[in-house]
Amino acid sequence: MASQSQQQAFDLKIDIGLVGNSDVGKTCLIQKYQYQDNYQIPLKKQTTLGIETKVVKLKIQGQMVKVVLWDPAGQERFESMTKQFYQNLDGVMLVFDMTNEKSYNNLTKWLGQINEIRPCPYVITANKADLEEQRMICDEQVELIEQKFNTQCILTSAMTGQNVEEAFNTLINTIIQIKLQKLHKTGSTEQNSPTMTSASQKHKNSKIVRKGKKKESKCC
Ligand SMILES: Nc1nc2c(ncn2[C@@H]2O[C@H](COP(=O)(O)OP(=O)(O)OP(=O)(O)O)[C@@H](O)[C@H]2O)c(=O)[nH]1
Ligand SMILES: [Mg+2]
Repeated sequence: MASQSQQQAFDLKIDIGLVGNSDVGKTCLIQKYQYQDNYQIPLKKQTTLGIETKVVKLKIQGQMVKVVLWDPAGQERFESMTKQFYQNLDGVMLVFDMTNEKSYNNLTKWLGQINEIRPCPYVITANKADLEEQRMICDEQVELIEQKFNTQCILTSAMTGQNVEEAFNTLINTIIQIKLQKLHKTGSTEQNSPTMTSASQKHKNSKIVRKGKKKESKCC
């Protein structure tokens, strides 16, 4: 458990959940974001059982930020357990797999579940963009989802690292913006009435600096 002095080293803590069907690449995306070039996708799939967390430490707009990345199992048999973690989230990354139509069709279901429990900012990522030949979701379907959810769909690959940093940073910046606004208004970072909003790409270029050596950003 972190000591009091360790906890006080952060100005802000944010909780982000990755949500989507099993096998879409949630765990791989988190690990790619965490370890960057030091990470390679494992040869054998490691199904998440229940919920796991990882921590990344960042400096954003002069604030020391602890980002807790929640990685729930996508398998339906864990659904009642994984739903419970929604209530503490500050933001969600909805993930589908470009080679799997069912994972695309289920986006509405996942967003509906979150909206019911904890409406909060979100981004949509279309993962496995490297598997161009096996792609099942065409550009029109991507556009459709963008219109439906009123957001940009970010094409990512945990395999090559394509847009992984951008997707996380877009969401993180949106959440930080909301928290800081709240902080300036009330002196509290607590969100009493969170709303379901898509994370805007306009925050994408805010400077985010990673703290500590990459290996040290491992789960505490
Ligand atoms: N080619 C390719 N394969 C990927 C990518 N991301 C993940 N995979 C593969 O997809 C499989 C599933 O990845 P996971 O990250 O375990 O998926 P998950 O969404 O966490 O699955 P659950 O834990 O069951 O919910 C693994 O075999 C990965 O190697 C990607 O961007 N490109
Ligand atoms: Mg997983």
